[in-house]
This record gives sequence, C-alpha cells and structure tokens, in this order.
Amino acid sequence: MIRTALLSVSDKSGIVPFAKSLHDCGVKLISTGGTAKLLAENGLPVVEVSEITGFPEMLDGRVKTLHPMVHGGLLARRDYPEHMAAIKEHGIGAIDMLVINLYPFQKTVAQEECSFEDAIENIDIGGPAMLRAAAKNHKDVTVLISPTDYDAVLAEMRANKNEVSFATNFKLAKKVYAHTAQYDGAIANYLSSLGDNLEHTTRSEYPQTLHLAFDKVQEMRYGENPHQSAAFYKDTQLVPGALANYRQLQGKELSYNNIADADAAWECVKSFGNTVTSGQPACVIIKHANPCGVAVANSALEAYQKAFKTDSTSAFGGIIAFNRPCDGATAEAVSKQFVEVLIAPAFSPEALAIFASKQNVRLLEIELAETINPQDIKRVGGGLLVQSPDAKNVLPSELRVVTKRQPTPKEMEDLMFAWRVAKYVKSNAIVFCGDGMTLGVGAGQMSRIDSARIASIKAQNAGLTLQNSAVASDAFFPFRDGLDVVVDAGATCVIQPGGSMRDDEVVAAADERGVAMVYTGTRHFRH
Ligand code: 93A
Repeated sequence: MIRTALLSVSDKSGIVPFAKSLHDCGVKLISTGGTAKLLAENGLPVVEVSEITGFPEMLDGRVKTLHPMVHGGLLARRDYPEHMAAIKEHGIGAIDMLVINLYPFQKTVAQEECSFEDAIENIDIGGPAMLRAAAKNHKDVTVLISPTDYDAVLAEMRANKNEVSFATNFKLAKKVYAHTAQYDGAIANYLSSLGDNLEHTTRSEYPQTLHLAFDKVQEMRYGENPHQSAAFYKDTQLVPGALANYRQLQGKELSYNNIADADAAWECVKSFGNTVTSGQPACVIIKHANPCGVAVANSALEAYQKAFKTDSTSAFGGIIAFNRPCDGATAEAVSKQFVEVLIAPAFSPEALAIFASKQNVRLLEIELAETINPQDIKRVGGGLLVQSPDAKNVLPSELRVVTKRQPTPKEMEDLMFAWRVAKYVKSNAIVFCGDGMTLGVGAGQMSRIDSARIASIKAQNAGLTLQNSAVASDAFFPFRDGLDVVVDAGATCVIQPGGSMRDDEVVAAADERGVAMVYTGTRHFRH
C-alpha cells in the first residue's frame, strides 16, 4: 500500500498534477530541493529529504539522498519482521513509491558545445542508487521513471485503496534496470570517446560502445521472405517520434518488410520538418527501402500528387508517409492507389472514414518529433557494425560553389531539396529534382553512371522532363562521365560532396557545359 512517496525529478513535466493526485490519495510526499520547491509553490505539503536525513543537501547537490534514512526506507522488506524492527529502531520511515527522472546526461553530452565539466556534473549518482534500491524491493515498492506510467498507476491505486499490484511493480522494476543500464552505458560511451583528449567532446566524435536494451513486442508471420522467421523488438526507452512508437489505427499486422520500409519513409519525411509547424508539407513514397517519389508543396494532398508523379508504377503497393496530418482530400487521393502502409502524425475523421472501407491499408499514427537513433547497427558474419547515425544536415555556410556559374536562387532551392532526398536513397544515389519534387531516382547501383542513366530513364518513363532540373549525387563523381549523363538529360545544376581525385576534371566538365556545381563537403552513403 502506498503511504509515502519520494519524488525527485530533473525533468519536472507532469510532476505537479501527479503529486497532487498522490496527495489526494492521502500519500505523504517527500522530495529533493528543486522538486520540493516546485511542489510547495503549487500548494502541496511536502517534506524535504534534508529534514528526513537530518543532513543538508551538500557538495552542490552531489549528496542529497545518499543516506540510510532514504535507502533504509526503500530497501526494508516489509515481510521481514527483523527489517521492520531495524528501521523502526533507527526511526526510518518506509518509502513505498519512488518517482525519479535522472540528470539529463545523454541530452547534455549530445550538445555539440558540451564541456567535460558539464558532462561530469550531469552524472546522476543518488537517482540511480535509489532507483536500483526501489526496483530491487519491487515486491513492496513502486518505482516510476516515466511520466507515461503515472496515470495507469494512479488508476490502479484509486481502484484498490492505494495498492499497486505485484505485476505492475515487477513491470516497472524491469524498466528501471534497463534504464539505469542504458544510462551507465551512455556515460561509459562518452568517457571512452574522449580517449586521452578531454577537448574531444562533440557528438560526432562519439565512439560506439554497445549498450542495448530491447523488449520483444511482436512475433511476425515471417521475415524478409516467407521461409524466414522474424520478430520486432523495441527500445525499452523509446523517444518520441521514433517509428516504433506507432499507433496502428487499422489494417493487417505489419510485416517485416512493412516495418523496414515504414522506417525509411518516416525518417525521410521527418527530415522535411519535424514539427507540424516547421518546414513544408512533404510526402514520401517508399518501395524496397528507396524513395520512388518525394515532394514538398503547400498541402499534404499536393505533396502526394507530386510525389506520385515521379514513378507511379513503383508507387503501387508502396509505403507512404506525410509530415502533416492526413485530411479527407489527401485520403481520397491516396485511396485510389494500392498502398500497403500510410503514416502520418494524425488522421482526420474524414480520412479515417475513407479508409474504413479499405481495411487492408495499415494506417500508422506517429507523433512528429525530432528523434535520432543513438546507434545504427548492422549484423555481419560473426559480428555487428555499430555507427553513429547519419545525422548530418549540410549548413548553408558549408556549401561551396565550384563552377564559374553560380546557381540561381531557384536552382539552389532545387539542389537543397535534391540533396535532402539523396540522403535517403541507397548508394549509388542520383536524384533529379525540380520544383520541390523528385523527377527521377537512380538507386542502389554499383556504378554511379548507371544510377545516373537509370534516374534519367525513369523520368522519361514517367513522362517527366529533366530540362532545367537539379541533380544530387550522394557521393563524388569519380569521372566526368556521370556528370555528362545528367547534363545530357537536361540538368543545369548539380550538388555533390566533392573529394574525388578527378574533381578538377569534373568541375572543368561542368564549366564546359555551363552547369553550376555545389560541393557539400560531406557525403551520404547509405547501404
Ligand atoms: O547529485 S546526485 O547524484 N546526488 C544525490 O544524492 C541525488 N538524489 C537525487 N543527484 C541526486 N538526485 C537527482 O536530483 C535525481 O535523480 C533528480 O534527477 C534530481 C532532482 O533534483 P531537484 O529535486 O533538486 O531538482
């Protein structure tokens, strides 16, 4: 039974209403400095941990809760008379619930400008110690690390006279150890990334140490092919906006290939603005992990219509994603094609009504939020390849025009769009674009010139003109031949990383043909 709760949170969102509800249930509130202050300001009676320990918070807050008055209260076994006698003898009160949100270590070190000092001060000691104590004693203690669990626990308490079941406590305890393991993993990762040089603290210099915690959420009927078995695992700590946070509104169970392609679609569409107000409405259509149509426009509907034009043949049975809510008009248009999965941050009632008669279409709703998987992982024979994600977005200041001719503002806009798309196309990637849409996508070829030829053939097949188009190449042109192919097809400007031994030859070819060329300085291989 929950009589006393200790609350100590860095991220204080949701804590006040939760503490109010606990108070309404008659629960005594204990809290650390900042959290206690906030609760008191909101009219809640709260006992400061320092009153309980008889010690002030000291060493700049490094020592607040590391005390037998706290840990005795968390660890005492309620069913052991000796334990209960011992805490009674020492005047220690039992703590039945612990609510913690640790110092934001990962968030802190993810900042480019994070200093070593900052990183170290954001290593939480007391929080994980209490978490591990409470989780160990989960038979009698309820431990919460996520505001998303507040409501369910409250509902259980209200329905059962402040009791929380063993099943709930056990579930929450498992979450805790996965969380503290990840937290320590992040610290180990960060520290080993520094090597001997404490100046190297930027995210891009982060090395890869493996600390994984996953929950199996779905057995699949089969894997990539019907003779392969498969399952889907989610990170135990999901960040908002991650694909695995999807809410399926209708449709058959997602298959292995659906999830893989949905991820490609969602990652690509999010890159065009990852809040509902930023960037332009965008639509991405994926087939076999590659975009076969990407467009931006003034509305989701228009973006879809443009994206569909790129390659309507390949779009058949595709996975479609929007960075805007799917409204009735968009749903109407999309429902005319065979679509496997449709992803959007929201679906209007009209859109849902349209798809109600098409129950095979899988509709996924995912919150639009900025997320980056901390690690990219690929299984190879006998091992794993682990890398930081390709989170690089080229800054305008990094662009370098290398030809005599400067791109016009319109060309520059098309180039930036093309570059953004190319990042999500398997290498070798050549992407023709114009007016905020893809015109031809050449993907996954072993030679760049073949990708260029395929991209131009695909545009022809779709009846699209490449006259005055912009082209992105995910990596440098090794020879001038690839450039010649795209210029022959009608491109007037090209964006590419540069860095080839024959850059001079390629730039000379661009000058010879009156084409504007921009270097990004970074490439986007994707395999
Ligand atoms: O500096 S600590 O490692 N030492 C502690 O004894 C301690 N106790 C709780 N950090 C400690 N905490 C952390 O303080 C919690 O995990 C939480 O993140 C934060 C809440 O502090 P405040 O209530 O003062 O904002």
